[in-house]
Amino acid sequence: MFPDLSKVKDKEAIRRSLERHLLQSTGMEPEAAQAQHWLGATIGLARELVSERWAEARRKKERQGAKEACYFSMEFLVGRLLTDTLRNLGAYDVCAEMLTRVGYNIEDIAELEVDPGLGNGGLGRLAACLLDSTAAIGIPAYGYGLRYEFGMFAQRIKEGWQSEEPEQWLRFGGRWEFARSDLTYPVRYHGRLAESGRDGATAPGQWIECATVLATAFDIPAAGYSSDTVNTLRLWSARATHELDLERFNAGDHLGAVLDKAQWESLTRVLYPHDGTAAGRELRFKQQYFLVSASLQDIIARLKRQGCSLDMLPSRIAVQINDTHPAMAVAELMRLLVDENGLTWDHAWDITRRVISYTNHTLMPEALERWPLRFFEIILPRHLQIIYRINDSFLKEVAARYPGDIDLLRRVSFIDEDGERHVRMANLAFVGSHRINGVSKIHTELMKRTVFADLDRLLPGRIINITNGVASRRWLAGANPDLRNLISSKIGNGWMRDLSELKQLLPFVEDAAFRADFRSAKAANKQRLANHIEAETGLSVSVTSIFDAQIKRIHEYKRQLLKLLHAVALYNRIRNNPGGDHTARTVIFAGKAAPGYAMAKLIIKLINDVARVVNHDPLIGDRLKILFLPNYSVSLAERIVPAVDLSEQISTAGTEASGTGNMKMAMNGALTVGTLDGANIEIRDAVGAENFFAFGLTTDEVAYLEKGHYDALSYLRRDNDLQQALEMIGNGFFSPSNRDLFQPIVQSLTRGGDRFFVLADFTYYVGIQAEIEACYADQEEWTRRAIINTANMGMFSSDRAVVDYAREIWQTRPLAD
Ligand code: T68
Repeated sequence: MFPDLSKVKDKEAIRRSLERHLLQSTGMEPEAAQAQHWLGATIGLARELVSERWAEARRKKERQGAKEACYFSMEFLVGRLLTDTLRNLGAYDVCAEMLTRVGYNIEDIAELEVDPGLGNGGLGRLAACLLDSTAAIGIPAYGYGLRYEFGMFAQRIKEGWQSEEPEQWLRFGGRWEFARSDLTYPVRYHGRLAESGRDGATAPGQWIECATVLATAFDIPAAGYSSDTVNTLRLWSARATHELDLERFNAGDHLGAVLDKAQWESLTRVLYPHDGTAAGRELRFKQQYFLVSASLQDIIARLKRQGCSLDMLPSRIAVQINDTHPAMAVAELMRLLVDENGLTWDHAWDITRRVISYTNHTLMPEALERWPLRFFEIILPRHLQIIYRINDSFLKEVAARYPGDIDLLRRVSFIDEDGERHVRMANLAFVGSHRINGVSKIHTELMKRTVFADLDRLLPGRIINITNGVASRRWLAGANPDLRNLISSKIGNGWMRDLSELKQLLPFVEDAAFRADFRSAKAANKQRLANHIEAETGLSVSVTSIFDAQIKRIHEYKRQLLKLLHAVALYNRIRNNPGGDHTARTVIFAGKAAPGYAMAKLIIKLINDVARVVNHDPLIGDRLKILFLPNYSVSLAERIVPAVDLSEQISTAGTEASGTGNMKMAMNGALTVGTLDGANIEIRDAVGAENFFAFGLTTDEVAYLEKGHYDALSYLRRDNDLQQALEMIGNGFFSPSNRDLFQPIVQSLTRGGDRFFVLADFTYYVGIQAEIEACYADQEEWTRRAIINTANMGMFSSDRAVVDYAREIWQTRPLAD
C-alpha cells in the first residue's frame, strides 16, 4: 500500500464533501452520476483539501521570511495530477473507499483525467519533477510558466506516417486551476526609445508608445508528499487590453474589431513543438518575453507587498532559468530595477547576477538559441540597449585581461556578427548568472571543454554539475504498485521520502523467494502493457519475450535507427534459421517528431513499415514483434516504464545531456543497454558495470571521428548483417509501393555525412545484445541484476537534485515547522 498518511481522519466528512462537489461541479446526484462526474467531484474535493494547506503554507512562508526558488520554464510537463495530489495529501485511500461505495474504482476514474502536455520532453518533465520535490522537501518554490491553450500536439499514425492534431487540454476546463485575475501585469512590446525619438524631453532610456498585453495568472497547487508545503505552479495567460475596437465594430468591420484581441491572445495559444532546434519565430520570442516579464513583475510585487526593499531580492528570491528560453530575464530584471524602480546600473547588476542562475540542457549547436538582432530592435528595443551595455562592459573587462585577442572577444560577445547579426542567449545567460549548471557529470565536463570553454576561463567557478533526478513517487511508487508493495513489505515506506533507502534491498538479492516476487511484479506489469497493446493495436505480444524499449523524442542523435537496424538484423537471423533457438523480443518504440523535422518523421515511417512486415511474417511468430506506440505522453510512459526489461539509451556519446527515462526504467528494475553518454555513465557507476550493458564509442573517439576521420563504408564492409539490413531498407523491401522511400535514410547513414556515427557503433551494439540475450536466458541472474539496479538508484531522485540546487545555487532551506 501507499502509506496512509492519516491526514484525513473523518471519513463521513469526506463523503459529504465529495457529494457536495459532485452537486456543485456537475449538478448531479450520486445516483445519476457517471465516471466523468465523479472525476470532477474528486478533483473538487482535492482542491478543497489542498487549498487549506496551501493558504497555511503561504502564511508560514511569509512569517518566516523564507527565501523562494522561482523556476522559470517555458514547459512544465506535469502529467495527470489527481492520484499524486491525493496521495501527497494522504487522502487517496479514503477517496478510493468512497468511490468504491458508489461503484467506481479510483484508478479508472483517475485514468479519465486529461494529461496536459505543456512540454516537449525531458526538459519540461524535469521542471515538473523538480517542483514536486521542492514541495516534498519543504522548500518554498514557484514554477513560472505559460498557460498554453494547446499543448504538445496529439500524434496519430496514418499509414505509418506521423500526423499531428491539436490537443486541447482545457476542453473540460482547467480543473486544477485557480484563476488569479488579481495577479495581472502589463507586458509591453514594440514602441521606441524616447532618447532616439523626436521627443527630446523624455528621460533617456525610456521606452514609449508600446503595445501592451496583459498577463493573468492561473495557479495550480503542487502539494508535497507527506509535507505541509504546497508550492505553486503559476502559468500566465495572455489577455488583450481591449476586448473590442468599438470604432471598427460600429463601422461594420465586425471581424476587424476583434482582430487585435485575437492576435494578442494568440501569444499563449500554443506550445512550440520543437526540441533540440531553436524555433526561431517571432511568436516564440514574444512568448519568452511574456513569461519573463510577467514572472519578474510578480516577484517584485510580492516582495513589495511583504514590505521588502529591492535590496533584499537576492536574499529572498532565487530565479532558475530552464535553458536559455527565459534568458531575457537578465535584461528584463535590469530594466525593472533601473527604469521602473530607479536603482543605479551597478546596483541593479549586482542584484541581477546574484538572483539568476541558468541550467543548460544541450551542447548541440543547432539548439543553442540565437535571436536575430532585428527582433530585439523591433520588439524589445530597450532590452537590446541593456544587452549592449552589459556586453560592452563585459568585453571591456575581457579586453583588459587579454589585450589584442580579438578572436576571443568575437567568440564571447553576446552578438554573433557572422552573417545576419544575432544575440547569443547562452552568453547573455552565462554572464548574467552566478551559477550555470549542467545536468550530468559528463555533460558538465563537456560544457567546460566545448561551448563554454572561453566563458569558463573568463568567469571560472560558475559552472557546476547537478545531475538530473526523477520523481520516484510518480515513476516508481505510483506507476508500479506491485513493486512498490513488494519493496515496502521488505524495507518499510521510508524510501518514499529518502530514495537512498532502496539500498536496503541489496541483502534480498540472494533471497530466491524475493527474486520470484520481483519477477512476478515485472510479469504482471508486462501483462498489463500487453493487454493495452492488444487493445490499441490488435497485436498480441508474448510476455515472456524481452520487453525492449526506446521511448523518447525521435531524433537522429538519439539513434532510433541503431535500434531499428538491430531489429532488422534479428529478423533476418530468424528468417535464415527459422528452426534455431532465438530469444523472443518485443521491441517498443514511442515518441514524437517535431512537425518540421522531415528525417525524424521518415524514421517513424520506417519503424512502422518494418513493424508491419515483421509482425505479419508467419515465419517469425512471437519471436520478434516491433511496435510503435502512438502519442507518447507522461501517462503512456507511466504504463510502459514499469513493464520494460531492457532500457535503450543509445545516443551518440556526447549528445544526450543527461536523459531521465534511463533513470525511470532502471528504478523499475530494467537493465540498461547504453552508450557512455549523459547520466548513463553515472547510472552504470551506481549499479556497477557488471549490471549495465555499456557499449559504443567514447566521447574522445567521437571527437576524433568528428575531425574528418569517419569512414562509414569501412564499417559497412566489415559487417554482413549491417549490409543486408541497409540493403533491404534501401531497396524497398519494407516499402514495396515506393521502393526509394527510405533512400534518404540509407544515404544519411552511409555517405559519411552521419554526424551520429550509427554504423560505427552497430557491430558492438549487436554483440552486446547477444550478451543481453544470454543473460536473459538465465532468469535468476537477470533478476539479481534488476534488483541491484533498483536498489542503487537512490541518487537519481529529484529530491536529491533539489537538495543540490538548494544548497549549491539557491541558498534556500526547507521551511521550519
Ligand atoms: C533534454 N532537453 C535533454 N529539450 O535532451 C535531456 N529544447 O538529455 C535531458 O535529460 C533533459 O533535457 C533534462 O535535462 C530537452 O528536453 C527540449 O525539450 C527543448 C524544448 C524547446 C527547445 C529546445
